[in-house]
Amino acid sequence: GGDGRAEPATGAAPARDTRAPFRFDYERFRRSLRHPVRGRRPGEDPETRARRMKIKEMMKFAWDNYKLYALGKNELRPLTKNGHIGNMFGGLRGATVVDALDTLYIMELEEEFQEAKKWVEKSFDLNVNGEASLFEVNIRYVGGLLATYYLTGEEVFKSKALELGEKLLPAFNTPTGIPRGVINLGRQDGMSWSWGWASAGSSILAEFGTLHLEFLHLSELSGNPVMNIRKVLNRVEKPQGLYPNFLSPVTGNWVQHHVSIGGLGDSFYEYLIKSWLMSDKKDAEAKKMYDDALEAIEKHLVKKSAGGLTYIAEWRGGVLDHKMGHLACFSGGMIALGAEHAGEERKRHYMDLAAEITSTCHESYARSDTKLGPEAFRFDAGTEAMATRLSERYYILRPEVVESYMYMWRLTHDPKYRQWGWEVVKALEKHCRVEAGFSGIRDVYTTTPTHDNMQQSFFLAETLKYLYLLFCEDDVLSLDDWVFNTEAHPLPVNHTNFKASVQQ
Ligand code: DMJ
Repeated sequence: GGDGRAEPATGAAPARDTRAPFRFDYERFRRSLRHPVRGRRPGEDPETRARRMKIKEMMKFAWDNYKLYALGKNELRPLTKNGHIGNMFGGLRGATVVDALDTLYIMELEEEFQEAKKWVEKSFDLNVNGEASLFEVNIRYVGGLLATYYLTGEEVFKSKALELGEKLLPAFNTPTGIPRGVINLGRQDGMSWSWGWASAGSSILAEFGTLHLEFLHLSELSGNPVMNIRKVLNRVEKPQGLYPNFLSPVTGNWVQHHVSIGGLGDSFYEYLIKSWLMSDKKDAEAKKMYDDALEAIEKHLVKKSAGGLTYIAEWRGGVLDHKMGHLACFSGGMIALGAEHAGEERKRHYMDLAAEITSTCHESYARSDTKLGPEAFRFDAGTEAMATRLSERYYILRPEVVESYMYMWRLTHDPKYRQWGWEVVKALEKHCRVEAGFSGIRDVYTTTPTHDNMQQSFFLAETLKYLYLLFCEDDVLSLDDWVFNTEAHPLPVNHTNFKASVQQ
């Protein structure tokens, strides 16, 4: 770009668009969908239906308790029966409401959906102050609002998404266009730097690499140009083809050589393949970057344990750490999703790899006393798929393993994935359900675990949604029509070319 930036982002879009107003043609968009959003409900066996209904009941229970004890706070604390605010969302409230909206809608919990909608209309305040994580606000709030707009056509969700999206733009005002990790929602200049703990003012791969899906939709709905920060990444040299987790938003160079498909790296890879899918397979640059990255990951990080379990290790400046985080377990689903679109031979290879990783993640659950998996598990000194450190034994209602079960089920219809999902439902009921909601546990290797007193918003957005979809027919939120953001909020595939559905 001519403004001195290193080929920025098509620039931070103007705070207010001065051109002719656009109108997104919602009806036209709905007609372009290949399946009704909540499916056609053909005849199915009673057991599948009963299981789905059980999961719906769990969602109602999680929502009702949040509503009763914590409405307007970010999360429910189910043991002490109060709300939690935390410091991730910079003054924004109602994270659980916004994260739960589309799940309530898809499950046909109509009354509860109306309660959530009413809160968004009447109480969701965007005029707030405080430091927020750009990534968290984007995936949970922007993603949740966009998905609910596309599912329902209700304007309130669109206007809140656009208003919030605009508040995030100052984060992109850096020399490279790579955004900062933290943004102060209350300040016009958005003057804040990244999280203190992220290596010396650097931005995190999984954070700045997990904006594209949502920002494309914000752009399409508003008519404002999209930022393209991918160019910087495509150009910078990658050690062995791998993407390290930390990058300087000032110089555009890597700050550390730690590579992980788990925390800090994870959803960057996910958003490459999903950008391609969301573009109706037109964004060839994203596909190529995904293919190359996966090849490098396979070459350098994918290993097989002595006991025959395939896992993805982490990489620290060339040295492997034989550890897999729970977060990394989303990759079974991602690799399967990408495999669907590879050539015949590659497809078989990647489907096998996806199945093996998903099975390893299942082992991390099966080998625990609670049948829930630890935060991280290791493959060293005779250990296979178990946590070795006390600090890695907890389970906080995370979705990644059931997310992979859902994709593997949709793409293979192997009944074991439904069985594995049902095991998770039973374990959640037994160990995480308490009197007033669901709680994470501190140690998956004891049948009398201590609860952490937190019902994470992603439990409603993701864990319960993916479990529910596992027991639905494939046309409910069909993969032909929707791409799930990293918080499981469905965003539509661009079948018709969004631009054409925008009228001046
Ligand atoms: C969620 O916010 C998202 O899935 C994110 O990609 C990773 N962390 C949590 C769930 O574990």
